[in-house]
Amino acid sequence: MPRKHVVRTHTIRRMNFETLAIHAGQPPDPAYGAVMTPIYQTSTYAQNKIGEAAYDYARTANPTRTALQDCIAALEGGKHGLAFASGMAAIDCVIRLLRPGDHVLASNDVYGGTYRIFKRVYEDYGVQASFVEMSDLDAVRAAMRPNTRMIWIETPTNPLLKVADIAAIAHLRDAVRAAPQIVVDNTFASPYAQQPLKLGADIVVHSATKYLGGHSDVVNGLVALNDDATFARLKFLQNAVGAVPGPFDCFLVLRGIKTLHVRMERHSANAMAVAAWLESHPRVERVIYPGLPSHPQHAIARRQMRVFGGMVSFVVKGGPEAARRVAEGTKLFALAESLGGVESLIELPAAMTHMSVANSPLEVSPALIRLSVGIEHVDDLIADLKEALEAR
Ligand code: P1T
Repeated sequence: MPRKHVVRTHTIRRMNFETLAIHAGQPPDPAYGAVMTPIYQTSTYAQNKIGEAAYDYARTANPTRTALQDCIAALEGGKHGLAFASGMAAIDCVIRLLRPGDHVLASNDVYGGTYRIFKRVYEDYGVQASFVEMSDLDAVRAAMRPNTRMIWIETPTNPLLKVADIAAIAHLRDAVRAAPQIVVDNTFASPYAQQPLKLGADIVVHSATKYLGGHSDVVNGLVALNDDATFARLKFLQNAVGAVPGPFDCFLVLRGIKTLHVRMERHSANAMAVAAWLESHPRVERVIYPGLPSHPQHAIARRQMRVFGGMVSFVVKGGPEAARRVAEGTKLFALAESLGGVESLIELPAAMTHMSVANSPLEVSPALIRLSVGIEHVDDLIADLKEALEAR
């Protein structure tokens, strides 16, 4: 590799987020100087001598994946990164740090798939999960058990956008003898809005399918952390279990990340305007957005987040039927699961993304609508919502 590029790789970690988003883990390629990280579409690598190759098999490692892993580590302010085939594969790998008899204390509002993997997969392997209001520190303290080995925080949560004080929970954890690891699912905020490792969390997970990818064209999961021993175990599991992403998917996420900071600013500005408009609409009962002063944890969000993100949830007057009509009535907001892409989406969590929490304590109101506010012109977004809300 030309010397200049070696220097760049080493100095880059001290740079600002915007610079890291574009460059971290991605020096010009050593083979031909390609400025964009090549898609190393190979399953194996020729070795000169046995045991001396930088790469030996692509489940174990791939240079395009290495670039993505180094990039997410830098963006989260961590030492190590790992990439997976999906957000759920990343979550699965982190849960595998637990053993039968261990307990995980999780937020009482999480992505339906996260609830499902705890209750319908890992409980069968002896891992106990319970769910608590993470914004209530007394409740968190009271819900800890002697065998609590992990605290699983989503903030903001999916879909109720509850905000947990990561630093306060880390402080509380420090007083517990078992010292459970704190995991933060940072999907909704993205590392541009908040960096949990700097607030005392141990592990960050992402569905990179969302804001990191940013264009609704890839499914991917990422993990970032500092601790060397935990990283060694997760890296072992990544290879042993094998839920790794292909190189093209890694390339797409790297490309998405280059504009993360610009997109998050616009997502957040648009979401704030949409939330404020909805709050003043007579057919809307309640709006949930961490950037609104009416949000119960607005003060924590202001302290913890650089921007408030692009997700807005709201309840319309008229119950589930009215909610369904609005969700099916928009033209620009596509009725679809997922979030975090440049285009705006609308959905009913109870009937779509969160069906797996039906009839559980985490059940979501069937009247709740969730928006993923995109980066289109905000006037067009509001006009679309107005038409759907006011249709008879
Ligand atoms: O879909 P996947 O990349 O496997 O990520 C799962 C996941 C993990 N964590 C959070 C907070 C998520 O929101 C998700 C996926 N969520 C949706 C598909 C959704 O529409 O809410």
